[in-house]
Amino acid sequence: MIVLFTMTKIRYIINMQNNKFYNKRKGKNMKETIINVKGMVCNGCENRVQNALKTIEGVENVVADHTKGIVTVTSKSEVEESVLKDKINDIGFEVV
Ligand SMILES: [Cu+2]
Repeated sequence: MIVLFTMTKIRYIINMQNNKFYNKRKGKNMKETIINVKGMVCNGCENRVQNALKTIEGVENVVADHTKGIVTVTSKSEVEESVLKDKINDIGFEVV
């Protein structure tokens, strides 16, 4: 249990570090989108959301946090928010 929690924490930190990296690179052609998502209850859910969004062209990094119900997407600015939201809904989670 503690091991699992520690691994979750470490993975979260790595993901956020990645985000900082992408944010640093973020010029006028990059943006960050924060989406509220209902239905994520574990790491598996986070991974499903992250992996699905990363298949979208122009998405550079995704951090999903099931405890907060938040998904943070770093992408090229031309990526439509509706495309991200549709993808999340498509795999069975609810954008709120
Ligand atoms: Cu889950």
